[in-house]
Amino acid sequence: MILRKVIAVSGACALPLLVSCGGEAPKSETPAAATATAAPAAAAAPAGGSGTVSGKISFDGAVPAVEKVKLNADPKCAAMHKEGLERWQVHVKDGALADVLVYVKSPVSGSYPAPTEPALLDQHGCDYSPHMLTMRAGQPLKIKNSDDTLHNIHPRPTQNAEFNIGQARQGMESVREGEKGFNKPEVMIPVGCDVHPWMRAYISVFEHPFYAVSKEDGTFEIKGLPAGEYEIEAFHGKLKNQSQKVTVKDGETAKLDFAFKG
Ligand SMILES: [Cu+2]
Repeated sequence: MILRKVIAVSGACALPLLVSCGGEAPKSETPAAATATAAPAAAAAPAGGSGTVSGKISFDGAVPAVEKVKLNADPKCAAMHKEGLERWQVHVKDGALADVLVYVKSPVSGSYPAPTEPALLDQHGCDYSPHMLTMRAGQPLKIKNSDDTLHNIHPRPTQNAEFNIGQARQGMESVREGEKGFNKPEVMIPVGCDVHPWMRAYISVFEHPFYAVSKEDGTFEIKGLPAGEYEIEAFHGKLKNQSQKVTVKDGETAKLDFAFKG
């Protein structure tokens, strides 16, 4: 969860003129700071804005019981989860729905270069971390095996190139980039491990940095949007996706809630 947030935030922080990034506006009244930030100004047209969309995702309905998957197929995995690995169809707490991908579906003005820092998909405890990975098109993806057992990583995209690689030992890392990585926008690319059928993650790839994944309290926030009207989509792997229109104004927060039903 924290990792996803870090990725999302670092994506947003790549925006050249994002004043709200890190919570501090550039101090233009300070000559030194003004000089320092003015250097690249001759380059591209300003990208990003100061609008925010935030809200909460709720879930109404019967919540299926948490499954405890037995990992007997691999004794090393079974040893790490003696009671079984917890799996939920929907991740609900006090009516709030976590792990929902929320993103701006409409085109966004401006250009947003992808970060060179890789997004990270870790295999830890015979499970993926995070389950909902978000990244930018063209951003490198680092895949890491933190377990003392063999994993293979098999994403099944429709727009990007499919690959299937193994990581036999603990500490192995692979970086996928360029033609071998994720260069095109595509949401909810399923990733599985052919050795451990319970392992499942989704990778979502965006042209812009305007996306979020709902936290355990169901909240999400997308910052730095240029003013405009946008369609916002909320996507959950197991529930019907939803979209809503929202008007974003500079310096203001537009509230947008989504209600999913079981
Ligand atoms: Cu595996």
